[in-house]
Amino acid sequence: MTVFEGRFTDIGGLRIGIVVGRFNDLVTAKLLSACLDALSRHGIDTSPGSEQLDLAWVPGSFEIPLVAQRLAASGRYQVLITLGAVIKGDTPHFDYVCAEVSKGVAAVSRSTGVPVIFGVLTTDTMQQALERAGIKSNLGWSYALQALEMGSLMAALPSAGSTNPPS
Ligand code: INI
Repeated sequence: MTVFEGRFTDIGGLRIGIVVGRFNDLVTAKLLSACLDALSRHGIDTSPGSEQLDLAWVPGSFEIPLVAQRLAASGRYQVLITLGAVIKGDTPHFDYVCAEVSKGVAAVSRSTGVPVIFGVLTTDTMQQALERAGIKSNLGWSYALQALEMGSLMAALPSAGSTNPPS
């Protein structure tokens, strides 16, 4: 029996793309900051000239899937992280944005085979979002760990048509 597991250290040459929404950037900037901190502490080069990490800003969560799709299709990244904050208002806009970004991110992941971490907060209030972006915990940190786990897990899994797992 082979047990496949992702790793959180000795990640090697993993290349990561991050897509982050500017909308509600009071929240998304804090998610990004914790995400970069966690990646850096787990051995990913997050310095400005890094070959391991690229960052794309988009206007809002609605645009995240399109840009994630482009990055995933490039073949450059073993894992993507999406960061956004959708906060309920007085109109149904929240529901449309939430539906598009959640379904869109899942579709990108399945259609390209590149794992895409869903780091989009969907909350009723700004307070709830901030509680998840630094006031209580910061989920940006968790999204970074989930990216390391999924990126390294996918690299360890047998590829399509293979009868033996990679060494
Ligand atoms: N984008 C978000 O990321 N969060 C929101 O809460 C939000 N609301 O509430 O409107 C939001 N809207 C912008 C949307 O993502 C697109 O950028 C915009 O509609 C242009 O396509």
